[in-house]
Amino acid sequence: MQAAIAAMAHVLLVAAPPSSSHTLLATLPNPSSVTRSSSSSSHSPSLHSAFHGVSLKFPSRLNLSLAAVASKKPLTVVAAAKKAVAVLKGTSNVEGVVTLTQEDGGPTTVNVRVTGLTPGPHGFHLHEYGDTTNGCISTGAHFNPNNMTHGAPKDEVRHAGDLGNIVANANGSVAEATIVDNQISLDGPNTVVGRAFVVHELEDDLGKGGHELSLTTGNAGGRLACGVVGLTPV
Ligand SMILES: *[C@@H]1O[C@H](CO)[C@@H](O)[C@H](O)[C@H]1NC(C)=O
Ligand SMILES: *[C@@H]1O[C@H](CO)[C@@H](O)[C@H](O)[C@H]1NC(C)=O
Ligand SMILES: *[C@@H]1O[C@H](CO)[C@@H](O)[C@H](O)[C@H]1NC(C)=O
Ligand SMILES: [Cu+2]
Ligand SMILES: [Zn+2]
Repeated sequence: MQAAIAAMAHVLLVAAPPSSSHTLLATLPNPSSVTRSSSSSSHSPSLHSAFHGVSLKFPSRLNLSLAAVASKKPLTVVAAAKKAVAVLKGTSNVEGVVTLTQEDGGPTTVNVRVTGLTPGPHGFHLHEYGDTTNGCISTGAHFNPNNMTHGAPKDEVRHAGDLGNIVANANGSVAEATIVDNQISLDGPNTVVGRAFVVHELEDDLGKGGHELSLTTGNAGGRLACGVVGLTPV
């Protein structure tokens, strides 16, 4: 909770420049609806009251607006949105871009576009390290902060980094996917920022293939391309 308050306080500070305040003001409801909504906010009482106190100290419209952003849930989402990107490269002509967006406390949306793959499914994971000094192999194993075995994205038991497969179309040129995931986060102790996405040669069997590698890698074969996740402007 303390970490969450600190993180949101940081958002308040970075939201202060005039360029971003225009966007925030444009999405604000009128003050009475702010008041009504904040009293029914699902935030815990301590978090809620902390930001309510802040709002009372600021008479100007901008200050009030920023305080409202912090105390009303849908607008907190706007203020705390984070965005990240990974550019995937390898030794072949496989390449791609992964874009991640997350609103405060919510799931992360992962948009993937990879070209140069053979037609069909290819394992797609977040690996532990953002290290490509020795190519994609130095990104380590699947990101696994909870010490689980490999699984499907919808499984309870899975690596946090297990995002299943992306599927290249019949002419083999493009694989596109939008994945919404609860274990991939752009914030907090298990942030994916600084780790790496990897796209594989073969289909990920999602832990169910019965191969000796099924429960560690999904037996997805070689690493065709990878890219380190970094923050980008929202
Ligand atoms: C917030 O309000 C205080 C007090 O009125 C004022 O000094 C300060 O400049 C305001 N901050 C912004 C970002 O407008
Ligand atoms: C992770 O789980 C395995 C068994 O699934 C266990 O042997 C190992 O000790 C665990 N490691 C940690 C750090 O908990
Ligand atoms: C790929 O195939 C689809 C239909 O099979 C076609 O509509 C599309 O234009 C093709 N794209 C390329 C780049 O060849
Ligand atoms: Cu992988
Ligand atoms: Zn895995």
